Formats: sequence, structure tokens, C-alpha cells
Amino acid sequence: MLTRLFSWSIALASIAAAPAVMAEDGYDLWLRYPKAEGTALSTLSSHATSIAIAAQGDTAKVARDELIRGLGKMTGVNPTVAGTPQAGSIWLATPATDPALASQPVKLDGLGDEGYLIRTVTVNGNPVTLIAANREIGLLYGAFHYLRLAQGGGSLDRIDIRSTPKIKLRLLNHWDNLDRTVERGYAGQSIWDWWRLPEWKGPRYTDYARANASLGINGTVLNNVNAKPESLTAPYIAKAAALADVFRPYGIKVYLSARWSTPVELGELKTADPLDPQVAAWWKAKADEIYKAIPDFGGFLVKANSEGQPGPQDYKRNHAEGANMLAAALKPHGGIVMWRAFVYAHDNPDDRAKQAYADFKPLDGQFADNVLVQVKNGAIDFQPREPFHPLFGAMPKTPLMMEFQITKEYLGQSTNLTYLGTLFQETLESDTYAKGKGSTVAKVIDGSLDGHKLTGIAGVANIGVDRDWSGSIFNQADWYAFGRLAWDPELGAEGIAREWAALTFSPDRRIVDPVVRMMMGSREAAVNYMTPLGLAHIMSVYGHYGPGPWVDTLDRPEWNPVYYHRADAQGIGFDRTATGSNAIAQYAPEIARRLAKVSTTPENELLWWHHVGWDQKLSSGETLWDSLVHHYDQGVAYVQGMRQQWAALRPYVDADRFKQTETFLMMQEQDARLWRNACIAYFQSISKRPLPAGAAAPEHPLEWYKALKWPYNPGQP
Ligand code: BDP
Repeated sequence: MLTRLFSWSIALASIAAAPAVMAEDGYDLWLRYPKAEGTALSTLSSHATSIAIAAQGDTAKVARDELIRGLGKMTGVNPTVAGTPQAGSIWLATPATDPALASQPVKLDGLGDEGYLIRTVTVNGNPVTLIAANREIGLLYGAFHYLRLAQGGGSLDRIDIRSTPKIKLRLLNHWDNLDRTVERGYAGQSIWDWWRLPEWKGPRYTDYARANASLGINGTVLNNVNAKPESLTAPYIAKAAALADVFRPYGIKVYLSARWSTPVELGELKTADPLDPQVAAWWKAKADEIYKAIPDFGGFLVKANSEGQPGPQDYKRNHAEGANMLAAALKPHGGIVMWRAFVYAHDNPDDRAKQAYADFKPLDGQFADNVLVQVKNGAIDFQPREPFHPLFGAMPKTPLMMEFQITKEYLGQSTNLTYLGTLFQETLESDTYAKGKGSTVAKVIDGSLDGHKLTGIAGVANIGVDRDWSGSIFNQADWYAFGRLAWDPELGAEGIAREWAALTFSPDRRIVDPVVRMMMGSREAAVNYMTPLGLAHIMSVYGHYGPGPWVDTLDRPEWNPVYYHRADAQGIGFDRTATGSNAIAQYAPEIARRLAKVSTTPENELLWWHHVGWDQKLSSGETLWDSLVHHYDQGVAYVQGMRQQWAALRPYVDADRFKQTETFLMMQEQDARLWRNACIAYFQSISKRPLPAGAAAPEHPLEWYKALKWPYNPGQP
């Protein structure tokens, strides 16, 4: 089994011809624009010698400057800027500023406000690369797309591309606090230097905007969902406004998380009851104040009645009543509310995985038209693997917004290489069967399944002040993948990984192929060495880092790993069928039927849905216990394989980035072994089964693992 899932081919033979590489620290992300050589250089030098641009707005200037920067760095010569296109021009054109566009064989209908086309056209007999869009922001997105192509080193001769985003709101959610700590942040402090804002606007803000715009991200929630009331006071509104000014040319709107009880905590009201007219008036005045400072403010993100946060239920009002009151305050300004469905209550004895559905499903159709309900990808909490959230497909009258976690709270945090593109893809392509086969989660959130125009997707950011932004070079890929999938949720994770690897390292296939291979299996490896076969939430109490399947002492039952795995003398897993919590009934009948039986449940979700006997035979012919142990071993073996793959890439990657990844992979192998050994030691103490032949015994007794502590884990609230 080990060899079946694990076959690496290491191309050592090609090392002799390795290119020279310069030291890099990762700050430039995927916008490195390395100096082109050979045919790539001659192609660029003939196709991109000048930029023709008539549009004069701030966004057009940003597009022009990015092309100058990118092409200048790649060719060594800055392109000239002209009013009209000539041979070798990149012509950035909108209908409003370029009447000559009308005579070109291109149609801008259907591109909307943000779409663009890139096409090789002829102007006065000369070939010109046209980037056309209805609005300047489309020009910027088109310019970034062109630069992606140019960095790829391919042909630029007959380009014919049209692209429009499938999702309207493509947002990062920062869980950043006002003191610059970042909840679940593993890349250093918050990039928002609140203390020195609004006056000091450091250059990182612009580079942040560039990076996001290069992916099509068009909004950012600046502060933690566990929000402080001060975020909505005048000084902090001014600070947010300063950031909004930096981001505006890049098409990025600013949003804020709003704490439900803000008016009470600021001492301005005695109640936060959404049906109290005074409360509604307070929020209306607050919205007016914000829009005075930030005319294009996006709106509020709200975590209410969840994990101790206040909310409308404190006043016996439901989530829709709360959301709609805020929505009414924002509506005159065109703002929206993103109301999170991440709720579960300490006094609710029902399966945690069922509680959000139970609260929200009955409210379908009751939300105002500028409210989106923001739903995490799975029903519990950003686990290495979770089945898709049952609300997807269950609320056809409400726009549901996806919430992914880009920061890797449960997937090895900053040091583990666990590419999330495959996790995102797995959720997006899951079939809800809401309207028959093919009703994928992607179609729910892009609005096409139920005809919603207001659509959204959010990613909890993995960004901090670390030089490489995300805590590691490979974590940048998760930010990248999120942005690309937000633009088009049907793009595949593998294609995105290829693109990212080419931009981040080099288009040379000797690098791209092995890097992509490492990335594509890496998340499954983490599933295997942490929570195989559908296990979930068995992380330690130390910031969810490291194993803690034995933990049973936390205040709330559903915070304890033992609540999730339910291992006992007979077997392991959470029975969510009719004999258990019956969570399967929250899914379409096609799915529920399949999940009702062990034999028809996908093996990678088995213990999520069923309590399975240790000796039960799985489809592989192995017993559950043997299979569990083998999965742990496969996870460790994959990481060893990544280390070998990476070692072979030394000649192709600059020393600093090589060393970081080499070291982090070494740390990941330690983590993986620890997970494997600790979990096997613990589960064996319950299963009382011998290890399958060939499996090594854990290095230490169970008590040794139980005694491990990770104090000061970053990102702990
Ligand atoms: C959990 C995190 C916690 C967040 C919460 C949320 O552990 O820090 O506040 O989700 O999403 O994943 O609100």
C-alpha cells in the first residue's frame, strides 16, 4: 500500500544544466518579473516595447505602471508610453477613452465592470496586443494577466483571451486585532500598523494591494471577526479610510467586522436589541459616519451568537432580524452585510455539526437583499478534511458566501507544506444535489444555481509582517489559489499550482513538475498524518498545533477531541446516521442515502459519519484498525518523499528560499511522525489491537505524548 500511493521519480540527471539563481526572500511573491533570457527575451522585446494608454484614472495609471515595472524588469528596458498604439504596443483601451476600439473586431459586451479581453489585433497594419475592458479595473486585471503570460515565457503572438469573474465579492478576511496580534496568524504581526495610521501609510500597503489585485481580489475585511467595539469609533474609521485610499486604485474595497454590542459597549445605548428603533438609528448614524470617510465602504462582516460573541439572540431575535437591521443602515449607501453562519451554542446538546443548519435553514427567504450568509466550507471548523457544509444547497433564497481559511490553523500552521488548492477544489466541486446532479457548491456560491446576482467568497488571510508575507514560500500558494478560485471557482487546483510554481520559481519544467507533484498530494498527506479516514478536530489545546486526541477536560463538550472521535472498545467515529445524530438528514436524499451505510460512504469521510468497529473490513480488505495505522504511515512517508524531491531541486532554487523550504520540510517530518506516533499510541490504548505487520511501534509510551506542551503558540486568541 505504501508504494501504491507513493511513487516519486527524482530527476537527478538534469542537474548538470541547472540555471544560475539569485537570492530571494519571497517578498515579491508571484510578481517577481525575473530577467528574461533567450527566446523569452526576444519575444518580449518584440511584443511589448511600448504601452499605449489614453485612460487617465488612478486605476489606469496603476495598470500602466505595473506593466512598466514588469516589462522593464523582464527585458531590462522600460517600455515607452504613447497615446496611440504602434507596432509592439500593449494597448490599454476602454470604450470611453478609445474611440478607435470601435473599429476592432472585439466585443466588450458581457465583460461587465471587471472583465477584460486580451487579443492580438492589427492597427495600421501593425500587430498590437490589445487589453480592453469596460472599466479601468478590467485594464488592471488584464495587465496582470498579460504579465502572467509574459513571465511564463510562452508565445505572445496570437493571444485571444476573455475573462470575467464568476463571483462578485472576492474578499480576504483578516483576523487582525487592534494590538497587531493576529488570531490564527502565523506570519508575524498584523500588517495593519493601526497605531501609526492614518498618517503613516507604509509601502507594504501598496504592495498588498498589488498582490491582491493581481489575483482579482476586490475587498478586504480589515479586523478580526471577534471584533472590538473601538473598531467603529471615529479614530479607527479614519485609519480604515486611510487604507481604503491606498487600496482604491487597485479595485479593493474596505469592509469592517462589526461587534454586535458596539453601541452598548461604547456607552452610547443601553440595549443592542435589533428591533429597538434607537438601536437601528444608532447603526444608521454609524453607517452615515463611515460612508462620509469611506464613500465606497463595502459593509459589515458579523460573527454573532457564536463562541461567546454577542448577537441578536441575546434579545430573543433571530439572525435575520439582526442582519436586516444592519443591512437597512448600509442600504442607502450600497453596502452589504456578511452574516456568518459559524454558530454553535454551549447549551445546545445536539451534534455541533448540525447546529448552524438548524439555526439558519428556517430563515431562508427572510434576509434583506443586501445580506449574504457566510458559511464555512465544512460544518465544523476548517478541518484538514470536512464534508461540505449542509447549508450549501439548502438555502436557495439566500445568497451564500463561502468562507475558506487560507491561514492553516489546523493544517500545520506556518511550517507544514500543505497546499490548500486541493481542499478548496474538493469543496467547490462537491455535489449538493440541491437541484439534481451537478448542483455543485461552486454553482451555489457563484449564484448560477439559484439565480443570485449578489455572490461572494472569503478567505481568512494568512498574511502578516513576515518578509515573505505568509510565513513560508509555499503558504503563498494558498493565498494565490484562493484568489484564482475566487475569480473562477471551476479552475483546477493543479493548473493553479503550475501557474504559481512557474511564477514563484521558474517556468522551467524541471522545477515546476516536481513542485506541483509535491503540492498536489501534500494536503492528503496532512489528512493522513493528522486525521485520516474522516477523523476531525483531534488537535491539541495549544492553538490546535500538534496532536491531542486524548483531550477531554475543556469547558465545552464540543471543544474536546474525544467528542469528535468517540473511540471506545468497540470502534471509533461519530455516528451521524439515523442511529446517531442523524446529521445526514441535513443533506439531499441522494447524499443521505449514500451516507447511511458504511459500505457506500466514501472511505475518506468514514469516521465523520459512522462509528465503525475496529475489526470491520474496509474495501481495501484491511480492518479499520490496520487501515488507520497505514494511513498514518502514508502521511509520514509522503513528507519524507517531499524532502527528497525538494533536495533534488537545490540547483534550481535560490539559496534562501531553498533553505527555508528544506528546513520546514524537516520540521514537517518531525510533526508528521509525532502525530502518527501519538495518535497510534492513544488509539491503540483503546483499540487494544496489535499493530499491523511492518508498522513500527510508537517511539515513546502514550504518557510521553500526553505530556507535550506548546506554550506561546502563535495566533492564540
Ligand atoms: C475557529 C478559530 C477561532 C475563530 C473561529 C471563527 O479557532 O479562533 O474565532 O473559528 O471562525 O476556527 O469565528
